[in-house]
Amino acid sequence: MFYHILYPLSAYYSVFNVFRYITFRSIYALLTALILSIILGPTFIKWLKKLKFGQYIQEDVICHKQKQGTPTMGGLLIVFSVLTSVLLWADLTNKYIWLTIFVFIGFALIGFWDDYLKITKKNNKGLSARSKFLGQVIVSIGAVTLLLSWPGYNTTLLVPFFKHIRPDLGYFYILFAVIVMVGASNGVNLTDGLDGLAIGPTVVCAGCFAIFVYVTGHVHLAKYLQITYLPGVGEVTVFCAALVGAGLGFLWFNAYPAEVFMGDVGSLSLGGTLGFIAILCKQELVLVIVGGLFVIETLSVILQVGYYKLTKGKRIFKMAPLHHHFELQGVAEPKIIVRFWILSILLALIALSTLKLR
Ligand code: 57M
Repeated sequence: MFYHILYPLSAYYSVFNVFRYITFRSIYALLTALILSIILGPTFIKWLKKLKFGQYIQEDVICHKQKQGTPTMGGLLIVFSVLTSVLLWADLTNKYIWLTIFVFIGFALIGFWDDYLKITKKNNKGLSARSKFLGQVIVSIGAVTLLLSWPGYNTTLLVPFFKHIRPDLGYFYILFAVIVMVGASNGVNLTDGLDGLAIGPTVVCAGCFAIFVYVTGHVHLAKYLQITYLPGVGEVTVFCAALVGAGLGFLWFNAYPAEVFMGDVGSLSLGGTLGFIAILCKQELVLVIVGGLFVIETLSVILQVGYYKLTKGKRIFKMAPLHHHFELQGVAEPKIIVRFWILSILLALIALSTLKLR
């Protein structure tokens, strides 16, 4: 909105020229989302408590009973802050911004419905795994097929570190892209089991992809770095920056000991959108590095379940996902969280290095 109202004024006052720049608008999108979520946080948490949107904690080996009743669905605060900030700072004629908003809202609605059922039924039974999966697949197929009909997009895959290897996946690309989006969405969801554990790495990923989308949409930088140049994609930097801001604002309240959890409305929307942004800037495989922490958590579940079934009851980890394994080893919750954050920063730096190592 500011772009449309204030930039035209540059014809009279050159100072308004600054609203043209993606970098300037991204910084303020980050700050707007951050300040909005921090200011609205306390009222929002009170409101969730009033509605009795508290987390049901199941009795099990992991002792989280002290967290019983912590308000959940804090993801709504993230969604609201991101959308408000993007509507204020982005170029609203940009189609990539709208498609990203579509994915974000689409996944958020699935998560919202799941959370709502869990809370209102009080037995923690939300949407069935099948309905959730179906919803995620429908949103992903819709977004990817539309994207593939736009100029500059095709079914080839860029391979990090190897600039000449670009396999064409043909129709399989759609399947692949859906796996990326649904996988990312579920990866963030599985990771969301300790205070701040999912939102920290999400902020790091969004920051990293802010750089990727910016260079992808910048004609000179894309050429210099030998990556695909996609005009218009750079505007999505504003969205990524808003995600970073809203994520940090949410972390303010979700940091140990958490005053609120994000719920599926947060985890599914954040993961699905990160997956989509990776597809948007043709860095699908780099997502495996940037979001390596989510991949490790998901792999720990796959290995655990597979091994458990194969051996009829034996386990590789004390408990999956991996963070529960460390909890059961007696490592303090804040220590696990901060160590996982450090790992995610390390992975993001390795991912960024793929821009130069090719
Ligand atoms: C989400 N949800 C948290 C909160 C959050 C296949 C299996 C591995 C699935 C997995 C599972 O259900 N994962 C989905 C996990 C829950 O958090 C809520 O859910 C939202 C995210 N969807 O926003 O609303 C609990 O996590 C804790 N939490 C925090 N701080 C936060 O900021 O402390 C969440 C956010 C909250 C709170 O306690 O209630 C969850 O863990 O339930 N299942 C599991 O993760 C279970 N693992 C398991 O069964 N492992 C077996 C299998 C693989 C064979 C094994 O290893 O033997 C664990 N879940 C729980 N306890 N609750 C087992 C231990």
